[in-house]
Amino acid sequence: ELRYPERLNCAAELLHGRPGDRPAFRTPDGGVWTYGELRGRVDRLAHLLTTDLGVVPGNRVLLRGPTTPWLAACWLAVLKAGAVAVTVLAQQRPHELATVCALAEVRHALCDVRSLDDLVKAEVPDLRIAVFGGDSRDDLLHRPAPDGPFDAVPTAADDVALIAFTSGTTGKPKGCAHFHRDVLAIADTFSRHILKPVADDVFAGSPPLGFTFGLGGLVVFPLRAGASALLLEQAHPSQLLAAIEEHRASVLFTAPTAYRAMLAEAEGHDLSSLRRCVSAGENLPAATWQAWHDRTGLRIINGIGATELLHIFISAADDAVRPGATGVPVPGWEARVQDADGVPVPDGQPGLLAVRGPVGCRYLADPRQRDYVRDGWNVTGDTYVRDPDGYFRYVARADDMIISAGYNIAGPEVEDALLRHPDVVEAAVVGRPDEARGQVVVAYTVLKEGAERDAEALRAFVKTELAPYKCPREIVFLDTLPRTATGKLQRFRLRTGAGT
Ligand code: 3SK
Repeated sequence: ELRYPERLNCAAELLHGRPGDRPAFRTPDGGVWTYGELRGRVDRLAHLLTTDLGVVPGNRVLLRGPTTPWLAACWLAVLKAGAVAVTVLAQQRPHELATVCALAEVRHALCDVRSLDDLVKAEVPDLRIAVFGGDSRDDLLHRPAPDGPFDAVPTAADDVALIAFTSGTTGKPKGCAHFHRDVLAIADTFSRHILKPVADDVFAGSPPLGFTFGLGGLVVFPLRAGASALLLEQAHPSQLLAAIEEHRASVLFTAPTAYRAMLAEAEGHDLSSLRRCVSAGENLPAATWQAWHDRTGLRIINGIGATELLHIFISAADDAVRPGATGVPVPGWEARVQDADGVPVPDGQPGLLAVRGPVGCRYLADPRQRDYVRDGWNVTGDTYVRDPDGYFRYVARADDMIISAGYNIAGPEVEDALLRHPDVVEAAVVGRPDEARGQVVVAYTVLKEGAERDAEALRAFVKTELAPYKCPREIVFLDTLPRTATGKLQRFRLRTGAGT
């Protein structure tokens, strides 16, 4: 069991006790922030927050901007000052920002100058915005600040440190409050037991800091291990490949889509520095796992995480990684598969995934809390099967099961089959209402550039891979699939035709 002192400031814990000359953050241009420099800049920002900007412990502070060391330093400064960080994505638009600020009662914002326009347009009442990264004399980083160390506010381990928003895949945002101890707990469970990082590791990846997958993988885990992170403002697959090679990244965080896109462009890149590759955010098809393994010799560490629970709670390390399975509960976590009444179902049968561990779901005043937390278990909304040997296998999002002519069909299984076809780059499978069968299976696919859009040939291929009743009735070809800003597939948009 994890034990933390009653008084705990996670930012202070992440920053202190590391040799001052070791690298903490790296930038694509070869820049390095040492731990000593990072501490100095965080303390300066914390002084500015509490003197110049009038932030007091408990205030909610919005953080917005591309992934840079300054954004990460602002996040650490907000926490060190005892305030609450509300991280949002740089892509979020004015009405989304207004909703988040209202729900989280945000009164202050630290915003990269490049992400300012939409925040101003959001017209949040009484919001005091401090801008960083610009040339103006008023820029936060150019303001005079008291010299010297900033004494971390002695927050309680159970004080809220951050509020992370999830729109899920359906678009209605929910704010999830997480404590100071939760921030350390994700490092002391998933990172410690699965990644086993060392101080020489260089973390890199694509998820933004406004998504807790990225916040954990690119800030919390490297700092907790005294390692460094390469922070990329642009992390499209080609940029990620080039950055891994140039900066000798050793721990990679990204999503299945990016692994597939990198595979298409990996030729000629030296990826030999990588020793851990983490995939989460979506189901990792066995076909993608295998292709990455064939190309790199590396076993992708699959994981399921949730904003509600901050980071990954089921995964597997080293040789325990099994393609096609998510893994086993991360040490510190428990998981089971249950029916709609909360009764565990036998191994081998599909049911709802329920987990409990050091981090729990705490929505900000949202009635959906009752659906998520039942009898002390967090019910994630995913359908899973637990194998008799304790491995958990993803079936589908609970509301993504297709029932056609009495058959239960899991969309991801059909997607996996489609992805085994050499021309298919992306696939999403949904059920479309049908009078005769209840639902029929419809597949949306993205093909490799130049590949022929031959639906019949693709259907014939799927029939060689799966029982015929699972074969899509219709195959639609698209240039891209509809995704959320964090890269999750929006199947509901395909079901309603809104994403095509
Ligand atoms: O939402 C997710 O899929 C996720 C995955 C890993 C870590 C954190 C999150 C929120």
